[in-house]
Amino acid sequence: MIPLIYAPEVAEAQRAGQPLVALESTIITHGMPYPQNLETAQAVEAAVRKAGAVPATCAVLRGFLHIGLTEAHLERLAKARNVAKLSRADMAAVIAQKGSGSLTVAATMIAARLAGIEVHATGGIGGVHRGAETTFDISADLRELSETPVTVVAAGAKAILDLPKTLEVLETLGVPVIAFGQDAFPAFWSRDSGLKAPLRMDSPQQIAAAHRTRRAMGLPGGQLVANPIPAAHEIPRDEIEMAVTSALEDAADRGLTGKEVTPFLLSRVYDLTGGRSLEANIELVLNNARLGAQIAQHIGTPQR
Ligand code: PSU
Ligand code: MN
Repeated sequence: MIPLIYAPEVAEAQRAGQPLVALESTIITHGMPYPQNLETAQAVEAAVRKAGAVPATCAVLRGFLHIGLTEAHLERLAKARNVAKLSRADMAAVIAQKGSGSLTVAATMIAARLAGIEVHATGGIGGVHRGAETTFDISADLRELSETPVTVVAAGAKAILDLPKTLEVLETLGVPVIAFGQDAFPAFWSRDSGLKAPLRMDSPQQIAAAHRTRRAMGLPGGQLVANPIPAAHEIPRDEIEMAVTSALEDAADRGLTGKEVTPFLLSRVYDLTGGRSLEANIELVLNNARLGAQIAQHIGTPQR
């Protein structure tokens, strides 16, 4: 038995056949500083509700896999220090040991599948890191997208990653990468990475139809929807690049490896750009939450 706990709002939505959107919790514990992490988590849940779906923020707490968190849970996670960041490799072990941890995109996809939720909205996914040809640092998020049938809405991938290699790996793994409303693959803080996305769709209906078609064909794996940050909040690529370069040098100086790399780079980039990159990050997550809610409505009642 998997020890799942549904938040009351999520259980009610499942009984009523309402659309659900899974939300990750690593963005809360490792992706943003307090109190912006808590405010953002609450605002993202509110955005999902306002757009007509029910949010389910997922985390492992004392051996239970929570599908949806209460206000008190969210607050505790946002304030906690040294929370474990769980992905596919360690999620089951920590549940078995009655431990706690926040969930990455990969782990949230696994949680969503267990709960019959087919859409996950987040900020940015993990990907192939720059220098991966020597470090082999490739996020487990990519392989999860090829195995677990959840449509993930993100603002592309961050410039801390190697975007061309990330797209190559996604293609190798057979993951559809769909730019929303434009041809270019977005680069998180900026709308255009300079790379063309393999697929383009202009409505949540089309994305939902593609999701249902994959399901009908029995194809494992999900879809990556790359939703560009709203123009009013974007930060030009050159501005971000300077901070990214410096953050990467700092990470190399410290000899960081494994799961420490992404959180360290994120927090360095925030420090180096001041509040601006954080504000952009918050806006793009909200934007993804709204699109995720629309896609979930068009996918229809979860099939369990
Ligand atoms: N990218 C972001 N913000 C984040 C993350 C990635 O812009 O918060 C988090 C997500 O939870 C993602 C995880 O799933 O980092 C990827 O970590 P890794 O590269 O160690 O797989
Ligand atoms: Mn990694």
